[in-house]
Amino acid sequence: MPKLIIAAILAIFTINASASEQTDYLVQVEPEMKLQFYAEIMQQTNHQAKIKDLQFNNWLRVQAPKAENNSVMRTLSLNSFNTMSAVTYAQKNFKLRAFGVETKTSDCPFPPEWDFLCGIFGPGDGDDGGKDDGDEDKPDDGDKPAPKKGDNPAIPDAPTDKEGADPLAKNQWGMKDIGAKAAQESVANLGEGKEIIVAVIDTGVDYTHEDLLPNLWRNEGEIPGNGIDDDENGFIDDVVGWDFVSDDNLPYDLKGKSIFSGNPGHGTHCAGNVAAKGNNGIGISGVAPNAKIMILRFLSDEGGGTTADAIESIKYAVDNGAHITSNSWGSEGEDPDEPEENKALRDMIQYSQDKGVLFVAAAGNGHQGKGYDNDNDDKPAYPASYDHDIIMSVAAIDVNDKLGSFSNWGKKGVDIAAPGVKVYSTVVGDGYTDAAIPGLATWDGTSMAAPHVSGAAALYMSANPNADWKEVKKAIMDAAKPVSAYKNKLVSGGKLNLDGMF
Ligand SMILES: [Ca+2]
Ligand SMILES: [Ca+2]
Ligand SMILES: [Ca+2]
Repeated sequence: MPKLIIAAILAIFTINASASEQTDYLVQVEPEMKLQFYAEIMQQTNHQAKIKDLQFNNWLRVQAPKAENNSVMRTLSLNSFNTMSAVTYAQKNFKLRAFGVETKTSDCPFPPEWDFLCGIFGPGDGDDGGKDDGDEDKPDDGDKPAPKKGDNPAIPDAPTDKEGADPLAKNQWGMKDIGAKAAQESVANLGEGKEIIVAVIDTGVDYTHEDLLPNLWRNEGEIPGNGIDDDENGFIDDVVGWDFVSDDNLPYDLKGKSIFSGNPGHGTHCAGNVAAKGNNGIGISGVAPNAKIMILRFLSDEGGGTTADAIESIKYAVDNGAHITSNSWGSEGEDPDEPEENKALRDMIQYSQDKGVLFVAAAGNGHQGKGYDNDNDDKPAYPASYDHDIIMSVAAIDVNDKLGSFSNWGKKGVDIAAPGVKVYSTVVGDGYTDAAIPGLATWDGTSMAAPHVSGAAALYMSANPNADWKEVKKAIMDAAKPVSAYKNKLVSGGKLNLDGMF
């Protein structure tokens, strides 16, 4: 009997799953035929389609339920789009994912029959298809309630400046490795420097974190909490960035998930190494201790997101003053043939290049993929492998200059290596990496390496306010410290090294 019951329950779930299945496409249309396209799609889907104008090169996101038997509607497909005269290009809304995992210190400590417990407490598989879990109200760590969707921005003001050594900086082996301290001192001696904005495009950032709060980008043109888009950039009350997953102004990390889900807050971890406030007597320091962090959330708590939300995030960064975007995500592990056709993402990176916003990309973690090896020149990982010059793609190394076993590399397509194994950083809930708590141990990933390069670029730009992205990239590449093992694996043949840059 129990088996029958289980079978019945499974059957119900299967029916529900197919009933709620959605198609999700990105479609570029002739601008003067947009209305006609809307009408045709609504007619084909019996008005069930959801169409969102991405406000970029006439790209539209088209979502619709799959047609059921005997339905008057039809299921949308690439074929159906390609037969429409309004359509210039149609593609899937490809899924993208974060490139970091908890440093593996031991196997599951439970007996085999309890392995599933490790599934709960260990690192997530990062593949939830970019869906938001919709549960915005759960506390994130028991100390502080996560911000509620719909609240006025619950973002504290920047605290007044404090001074003093960062007590936890000693845990950041990577900062020592790249020579961050001396470089930061040289830059400080030059004077105030230019304020550089780095957009961390990720799972969001804990914007209440004590060591990130002083360095959050603030949208000066926006009056918070008045329900008005004061700066008319298309986003209401966007004070520190935007959440493209939930479509609101609270790009908080781990909005609906506990930190015990095995995720320290991927974006919060990345942000710490870019620009945790340096020399403020608190926590750690990013490579760029005074750069400003713009928070753009397009990956959900499990690390999955879609191309549509990614391109909206990049566009926001470019249009709202970011000098650099830090991108610890990509197409890793998806069908290697498909992402090449991700024209929408390529178009957006071209836009970033046209506007001169440096695009730092994690090279990807090959071992998580499906049949990938780690050579990006052979099996590209996108966007790191696109050939736009504006991209700096970054491999991950450990404290002994060894490439992380997971790290992708590529003589033609991966530019430089940076610390990305056992990386210490800020975590959600106003905390820091903590080896004793599952999910909060140090993290591995090209995700962790890329923020070091983003920070280095920001530091360089602050000291060289007139340098364009080409000069910044050249400065970083020229200063790379050669490591013989990388000679045939990386464009620069070396690792990030700030010594020669200032
Ligand atoms: Ca606004
Ligand atoms: Ca406002
Ligand atoms: Ca600090």
